[in-house]
Amino acid sequence: MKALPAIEGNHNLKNYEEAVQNFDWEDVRKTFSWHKTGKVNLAYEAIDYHAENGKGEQVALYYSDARRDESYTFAEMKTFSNKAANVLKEANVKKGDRVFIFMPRTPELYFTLLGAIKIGAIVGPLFEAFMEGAVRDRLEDSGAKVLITTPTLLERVPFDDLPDLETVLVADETYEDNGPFLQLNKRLQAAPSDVAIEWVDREDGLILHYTSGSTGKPKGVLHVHEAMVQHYHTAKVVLDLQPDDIYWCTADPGWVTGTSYGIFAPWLAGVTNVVRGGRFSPTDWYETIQRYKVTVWYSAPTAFRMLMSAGDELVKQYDLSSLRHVLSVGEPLNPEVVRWGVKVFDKRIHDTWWMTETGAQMICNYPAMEIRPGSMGKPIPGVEAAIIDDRGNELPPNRMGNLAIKKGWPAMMRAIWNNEAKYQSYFELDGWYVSGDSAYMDEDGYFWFQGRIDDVIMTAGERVGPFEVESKLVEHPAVAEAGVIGKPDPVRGEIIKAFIALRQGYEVTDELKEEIRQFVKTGLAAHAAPREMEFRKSLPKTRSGKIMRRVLKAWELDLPTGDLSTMED
Ligand code: 6R9
Repeated sequence: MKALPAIEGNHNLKNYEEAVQNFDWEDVRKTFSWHKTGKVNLAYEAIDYHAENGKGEQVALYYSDARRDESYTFAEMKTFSNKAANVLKEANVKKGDRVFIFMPRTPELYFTLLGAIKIGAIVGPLFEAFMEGAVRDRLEDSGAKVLITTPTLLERVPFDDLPDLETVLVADETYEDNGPFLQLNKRLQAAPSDVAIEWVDREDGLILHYTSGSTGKPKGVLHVHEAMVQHYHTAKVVLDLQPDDIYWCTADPGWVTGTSYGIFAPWLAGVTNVVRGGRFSPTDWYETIQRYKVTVWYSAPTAFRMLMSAGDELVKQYDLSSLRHVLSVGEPLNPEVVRWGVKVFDKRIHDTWWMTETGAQMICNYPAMEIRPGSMGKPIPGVEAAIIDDRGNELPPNRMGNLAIKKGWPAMMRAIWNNEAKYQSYFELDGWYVSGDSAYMDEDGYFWFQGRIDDVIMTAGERVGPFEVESKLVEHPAVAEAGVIGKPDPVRGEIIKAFIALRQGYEVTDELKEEIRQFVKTGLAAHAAPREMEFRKSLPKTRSGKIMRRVLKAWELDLPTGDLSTMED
């Protein structure tokens, strides 16, 4: 697909090359009042600062789901997060204690998360879909002292097995206190609306996000308050947030995007933030954009693909003309999806690359930059990325290797909770953080994702990135989703096997299989065409929408599937 030229307009980042040249993180740090005091609190900078500096009456949060429809100004967010802080103090929460939040998106999630941060606690958001084992692992490992949840989810909390867990706050207006299980709502109402902020050091703990790898238990990635420097910087240069924007990030706070970009970045930038509760539904989503006149929209390829399969006719029933800037994260953004975005929204979807471990956006497409569909873009000013070999040598353009980042950016994780050895393993190549992704960089400095290191397929001597094959497959009109793995083969090393979910209205036939194979053969490369195909109703995905190739591989090879706690139900 052809490159798409830069978008004209008054963007925060006007000239990428120039910004990179002149960049200094110290200048960003000076934005915050803590530059003078040395002490900091992210929740103060995100909420109270704006409430006290002319934005008290501006809406900070628009919240809606099937039952609730509410909005809160920055002044109200300050009050309610103060109240939540006081409720947590009553529950004996002290600086550094872990407060976990296991509930669906509701305003109370945002109040308590900010309230916990205000008193110096480390917050741990958990996906509402976690089952008991996943909840136990995370609460046990983190030693959480307080948990905030709902009556339904409480059934999955093995309280008696968790010696560190002292108090459970239950968000439900009719819940009756029962020993350590206390109703949250009435306490929020009764709590004082002022609280003394706990001023912490930049390096003090902020948030723990558990992510699962291919082996072992999920690991707790710890971020600190200093991360706000990068949240703020990327809110400006990548999200391109302007004071009047209405911003919507569709991610749940159980995933790092839902906190870094669903909470911290927009509010640090003092922008109105939209939260839509409930499950994904194309009509609800389009309605949300239309109703709030969303201007900046951050979502994920899976969601875009699901919107795509809901059809273009549906889009036409809504007025989405408020949209100015659309972004994506979480998995490769297929050129096909970019093309669709241009067609139906008249917007190019801007891909961004980062990870739970990096804490904030790292490699991105900017409005004022030419987009090369399929590429993740270029490193943000202040971040140095490279492709390196397994010994840490930088590779020249167009060579596939490890995507690595020069150590030391503000939002970098500071620990793997209880696992120093695991933390150190990220930095085994001197001076580099090795991401575990493989990629290449073209002559012009654009980065192109190829796969997770262990996903790269070697077939008959050819290296094949599964993403390229998957991207091609989903361009076929019959294919809704595709996951591609290397299947061991005595002759070719590996052959390419595709797991495919068909769109509605298509049936598996030999003709269709052959047609799909030819489609990849002619559209991509002969060696990239799947020799084997298996059709399923749907594919295993993480809740953030990534197709879990390792699960496909485990099915294929009859191996244990490993940790499935991040898998969608
Ligand atoms: C923020 C987030 C991280 C992994 C990462 C990579 C994949 C993320 C991507 C992408 C291709 C992009 N990933 N963004 N792959 N293009 N733009 O997603 O964090 O859940 O920790 O996942 O996601 O493989 O290593 P996390």
